[in-house]
Parts: sequence; C-alpha cells; structure tokens
Amino acid sequence: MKLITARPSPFARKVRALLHETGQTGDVELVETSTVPTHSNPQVVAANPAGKIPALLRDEGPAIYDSRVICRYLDARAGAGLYPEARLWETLTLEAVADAIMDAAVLIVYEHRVRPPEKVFDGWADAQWEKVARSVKGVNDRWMSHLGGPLDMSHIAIGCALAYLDFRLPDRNWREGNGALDDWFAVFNTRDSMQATTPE
Ligand SMILES: N[C@@H](CCC(=O)N[C@@H](CS)C(=O)NCC(=O)O)C(=O)O
Repeated sequence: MKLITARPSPFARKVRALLHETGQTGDVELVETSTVPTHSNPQVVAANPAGKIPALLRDEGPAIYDSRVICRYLDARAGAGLYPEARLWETLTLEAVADAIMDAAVLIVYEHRVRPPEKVFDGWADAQWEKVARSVKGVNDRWMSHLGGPLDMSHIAIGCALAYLDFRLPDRNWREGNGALDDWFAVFNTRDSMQATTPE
C-alpha cells in the first residue's frame, strides 16, 4: 500500500502515528508530496478528487480517504482495537473534535500562505482561531477522563492536533487556561509514534 502524505499535514500524521502504534509501518510506503487549494497536485487528485492529503492507495480496491476512513481501515486491518466498541461514540466524537481543530488551524495557515497579502482577512482567521480555542477548552474541561484512559484513536488525533498548533501557530498559545490538557500532551508527545512523526 502507498500513503499519499506530506510531513507537515496533521491529518496525514494521524495515519502515520497509527501505523507506528499498530506495527504496520513496514506495510505502507510513504509517498511525500504537497498540495494547496489553489494548486491541487495532480498526483493527489488522481487518488482523491478533492485534492486533499492523506489518501491510501491499496493493493486491492480503490484508494480510500479521508484520514478518519483510513485510520479506521488500518485499525481494522491490524485488529488493534483503537476504535473500541465500548467507547466508540466517544472515540469518534473526540476524533472529530481533533479534526475540527486541524481544519480551522489549516485554514488560518492558508489564509496567510496562499491568499495574496492584499486579500488576507484577519477577522476571518481570528474567527477560525475562536473555533480552535473553544474546541481545545472543551477537551480540557470535558474529555480529560477519556484521555486518561486506554489509548484509542482519539488520543492520537488530539495529540496530532495540539502538535500542529505548536508547529504552525505557536503565538496563539492554546495552553493558556488549559493546564490539564497541557499536562496530558506533555506526556503523550513523548510516545515513540509521536516522536517518529514530528512535522517539518
Ligand atoms: N478531512 C480531511 C482533511 C484533509 C486536509 O485538509 N488536508 C490538507 C493538508 S493538511 C490538504 O490536503 N489541503 C489541500 C486542499 O485543501 O486543497 C482528512 O481528514 O483527511
């Protein structure tokens, strides 16, 4: 199998961290690429018409995307139990929160990197940050007992989302007022799967 990926992408990182956690790194070749909304990479489009990373090219069957589908597929393939039946809806909801943080953060990055400077709308980027800040606070206030439990996909997704904020938006300071989540992340980020997939 081949994973269309990009080292900075937090969505692709979810998949790569899962590969580490489930012992499947040797089964998937990483194909590094890059793409932005204004210049979709043809290699990415060939796999995913939306032109988004990650996409997984399987040896049998069509390419699959997006990150949530790929993670669920690879978890099932390994029988790893990262989507535990007993906590399935909580796990999926918390993974969705992580993806929402990533979506909003990526849009802030695009606002400053992709849009011509005279068209940048700071108020819009700030509104995206409000989505990030509310979501991070929601995790800190309501989800710490889940994050303190056995590893599941939502832990990996939240870890990748917070690491992306540190990587791309360090000045926005997600840690303020979120001490419990900060403490959790400091430990989670030392896992081999996180250390092996740091963004560049
Ligand atoms: N919901 C998608 C989001 C993927 C996504 O937004 N990826 C970004 C890179 S971090 C991308 O490919 N952007 C290119 C574009 O929007 O055209 C997923 O979970 O895989």
